[in-house]
Amino acid sequence: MRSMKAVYTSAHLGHDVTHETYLGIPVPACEVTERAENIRAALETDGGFTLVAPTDHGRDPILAVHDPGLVRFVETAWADLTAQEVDRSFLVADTYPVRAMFEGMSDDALGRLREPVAVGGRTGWYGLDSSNPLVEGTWGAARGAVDVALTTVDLVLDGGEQAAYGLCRPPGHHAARAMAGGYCFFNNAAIAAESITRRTGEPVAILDVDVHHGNGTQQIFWRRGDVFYASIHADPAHLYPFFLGYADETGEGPGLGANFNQPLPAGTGDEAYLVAIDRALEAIDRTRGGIIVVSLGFDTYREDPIGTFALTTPAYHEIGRRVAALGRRLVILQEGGYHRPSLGANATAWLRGAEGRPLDPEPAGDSTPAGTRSAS
Ligand code: Q9C
Ligand code: ZN
Repeated sequence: MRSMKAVYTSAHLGHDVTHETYLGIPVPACEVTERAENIRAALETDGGFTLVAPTDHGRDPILAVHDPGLVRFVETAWADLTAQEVDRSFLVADTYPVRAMFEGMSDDALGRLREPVAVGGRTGWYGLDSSNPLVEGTWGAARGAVDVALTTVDLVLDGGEQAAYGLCRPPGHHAARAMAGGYCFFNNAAIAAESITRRTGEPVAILDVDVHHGNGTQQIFWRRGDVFYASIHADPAHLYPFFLGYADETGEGPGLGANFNQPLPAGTGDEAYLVAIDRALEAIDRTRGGIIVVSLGFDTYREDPIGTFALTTPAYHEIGRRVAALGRRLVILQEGGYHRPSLGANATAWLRGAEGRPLDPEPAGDSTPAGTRSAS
């Protein structure tokens, strides 16, 4: 049996988040350690995956994408919080540099805005939202997630793998060049894509199938023609990140036309979603380059507590199958997905589809032909 490599590290356990704030009050966190552990357990039980530990890729690939100030913030924020004797079990901001605060000011004056000293101000300066708790082990986990992504790239570029999966946690696609947010600190997929273009000299495509728009990935490559970004997500008029993700955001300068957003309504099910997948894949097929980075979210699942779509497990198998059918090599990186009981089944379904294996494990001794079950 073929065996897809899956990169995992227990470093994510340091990002041990128990609460986030939602509209100003603490609520149980969505983005928790159990998510990645459930997926890891399902990959192990499946038997068709080989778990691989990441190798240390250092800071340079992070700094190729992110502002050094953001990297410093994620590294030092917890120590700052402790030094300032603010007794909190997690750090979120309450004051943000919202654009209307600066209305009427010149670019010159805006250029003089500066990062505050107090940790509360720094957290707002580098943060999109207050649902993004930072804890003592966040830095180590976020570094680990980047190493997972870059090791997945190595498996595809150097290891001869047609497709490999990186179980990134924390996720990444909301993190912009100089901003964390949406449970994300470093943009694992953007760092992977940047590393691929630098190492191969070829364009790369990113397919983002998390239910939320990957505002960070879009921002990082907004003016880049060599990184094509295609995202299918819930209409931002009704779902986080609210302020970006509309269809008329198509990139600027050399990046004009290299950003393809497909916002879809709440309640979107398998059939409409697969139409959007085909559109995204047709667009990617028109770009040059041999590799697709997949930002893989399962918060499109019908039971997801914060998503608004209604996808089923067989649909993930079919999506994985169609993405792989394009014939490009795949660097598949985990983003969101918060319905913990289904994460393992949905991840194995997607990855089995991408590897050309049937949705369900074949029972021992059964000779049922492969691929007889699919969403369409
Ligand atoms: N009470 C990803 O899926 N807001 N991020 C949640 C829920 C932030 C999701 C509010 C959602 C971010 C990677
Ligand atoms: Zn999401």
